[in-house]
Parts: sequence; structure tokens; C-alpha cells
Amino acid sequence: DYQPSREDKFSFGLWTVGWQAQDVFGGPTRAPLDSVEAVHRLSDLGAAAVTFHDDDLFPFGSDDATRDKLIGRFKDALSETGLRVEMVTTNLFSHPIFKDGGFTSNDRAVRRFALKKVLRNIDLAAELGAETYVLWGGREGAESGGAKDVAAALDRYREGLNLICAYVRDQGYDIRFALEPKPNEPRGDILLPTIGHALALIATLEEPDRVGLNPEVGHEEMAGLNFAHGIAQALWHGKLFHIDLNGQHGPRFDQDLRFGAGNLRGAFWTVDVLENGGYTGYRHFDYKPPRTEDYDGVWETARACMRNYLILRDRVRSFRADPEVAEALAAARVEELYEPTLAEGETIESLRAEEFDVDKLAARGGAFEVLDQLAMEHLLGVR
Ligand code: GLT
Ligand code: MN
Ligand code: MN
Repeated sequence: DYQPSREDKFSFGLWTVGWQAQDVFGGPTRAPLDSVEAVHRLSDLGAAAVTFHDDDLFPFGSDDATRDKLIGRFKDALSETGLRVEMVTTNLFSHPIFKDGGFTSNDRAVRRFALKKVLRNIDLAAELGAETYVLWGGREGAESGGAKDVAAALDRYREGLNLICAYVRDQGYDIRFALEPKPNEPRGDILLPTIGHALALIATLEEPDRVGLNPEVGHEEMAGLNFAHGIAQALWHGKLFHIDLNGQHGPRFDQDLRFGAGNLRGAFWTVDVLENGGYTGYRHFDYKPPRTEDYDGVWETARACMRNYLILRDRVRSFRADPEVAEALAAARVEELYEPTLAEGETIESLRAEEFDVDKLAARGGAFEVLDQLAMEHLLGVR
């Protein structure tokens, strides 16, 4: 019946259901949502956790008393419902001060302010028991070639990451960082545009083990990339610390549709990788309920994100359990890829001495289409 439970580890950003649906062409279509109501509603729907930016919980520039009061009632809602905070992040993109970025703004004073904002919110994340701290650098980038020295910007990005890693270590916090790639929007070109770019930066950090990724379905698909392949590689590197699940129709503006909308076949393989590739983290939704919806529609989209995940999980399980699929996998030699190309004891010399029937190997079919059709039929629910 696809009813979510806490064990499913579903999680939502407060900014998702709370999005007031302002866009580039028009103002908000929905009233603000109280974080306390969001926590109660998401709990009733079966979610296990929530996530937030500092500015989602208390307005930018709040005085200490206001901040404490708003955090206090949020904490009360958490203890009333049993929901937890698994991830926290910083808003380094809404306020005009961040128009040229946070960690990589050309303006040194802005970079220092950004760091201070992140450090303060890391303390709150630790206090609330979050294990992951996300960094989405939506404003880290440029619209024009000459305005940003990319190498210098990467130096500053790395410097900022090294500083917050050292801070977390010194404080003894049990927190890992997760970088979220995106190719463009709001900046014309964003730094760390894809999973691959972010992985390459992480390898250059002082404490690379403390930093991984928070890939988002739509962001990789905006770049025309295969999300399931992207997260499979992130897992292979031990770097899939967190995930942003949503839906996207190919390369266009960031749609942030509910999970399962948009590229449905991509969503099937995404769930297959998450369920069978060793990911144990939260199934976190980062989407925007469309501007057309009132709050009834918003709660339907939240319900649908979880329901679609559970439906797809069921379809993936039926695919993986099907004996015909097992035969098709064998016919497609999928398991043969687990064997090293040069086995133990074999040498370059023995390889050189081997005779290959090139014509026969070239003529042999892959038998991949039978397998893919089976996947399609499981997804469509006819098997
Ligand atoms: C913003 C963005 C998301 C990021 C969030 C984390 S904020 O809504 O569109 O993709 O994950 O900063
Ligand atoms: Mn996201
Ligand atoms: Mn997005």
C-alpha cells in the first residue's frame, strides 16, 4: 500500500514544502509556512526527518532573542513528533550580499561574512544532532568570462572547506560535509557544475575523508548527464554522503519536480542504485511544489514523493527477483564484468600470447535490449 514509515528514512527540506512559489516572473502564490506546522504535517505523512537552511528557521539578521525563540519552538515540534534533523545547510544565496557568491566572492569581506555565517550554523547543526552539513554553491560562479578567475575561486573554495573541516574536527563534532553540484541557475555558470567536478576538488582537500557529495537528480540531468551513473560513481568513491531526490525533464531550467515526475526511467535506475548499491543514508527530497498549488496540493506532492519512491522500490525489487531477469543478466554477461581482466597468475606475456577470434567476438550480440525491455515492463507494472 506504499505507506511510508520511519524506517524508510524519508526526509524533506523545510524550504521545499515551505516554498512560497515566487519565480523570476512573478511573486509568491502561497503564504509562508510555519516550520512547526511543516514538522507536524511531514510527521503525519510518514517522514522521518527534516533539514533546513539557517534562514528557513529564523530570518536573516534576526537578533539573538528571536533566533533562540524560533529554534526553541522548532525543537519542541521535533520532540512532540519524534522527527529528527539529519542535515543542515546555509543560505549563502538569497541575501544581496551573496550576489557574487559566499566562499568565492571576489569581495574578501563577503567571503569572511559567509564563513562566519556557516560556522555559526554548524554549531546549531551539531546541537541538533545533524550528521550531514550540505554546501550548495548556487551563487559561486559568474555570468561573464573576465569577472571570475576560476583558479583563484577554487583556491578560495578549498580554503573555506579546509577551514570548516578543521573547525568541526577541533570542536569534536560528528559532522560530514556534502557538496551539491549544479551546472547553472541562479549563476550563468556555477563552479563545481557536476558530480565529477566536485569529486576532483574533494581529492585536493586537507581532510578529504570529511567531505563527500549531495547530488541532486535535476542538477545532473540539467547537464544532460545520467544521474544513476553519477551516484554509482559517487558510491564507488565512498562519497555519496547524502542525496537530493526530485524530478526533471532534461536540459532546461531547474524544475525541482516531485520525485518520480520528469525522467521516470531515470528514477527507476536511481532507486535501483540507492537500494542495491550500498547507500544507507536518508532519502531526502529537494523539490518545489509547483506554483499552481495551494497547501492541499503541497501536501499531496510531499505524499507523492514518498509514495513514488516506494512504488519504484517495489518495481526494482520485482525486477531484481525475476528469474527471467537473472537469465537476461547472464545472457548480457553482466556478471562477467566482475572478473578481473587479467586474473591472478596471468601475465602481460600470457595475454600477448593469446589468440583472439576477432570476427567471432565482434559478431557476438550484447543481448542488452531484452534485459532493458524486462526492466521497462517491471517499471510499467505489467510483470
Ligand atoms: C536551493 C537549491 C537546492 C539546494 C538547497 C540547499 S537550497 O533550494 O535549489 O538545490 O539543495 O542549499
Ligand atoms: Mn538541492
Ligand atoms: Mn534543483
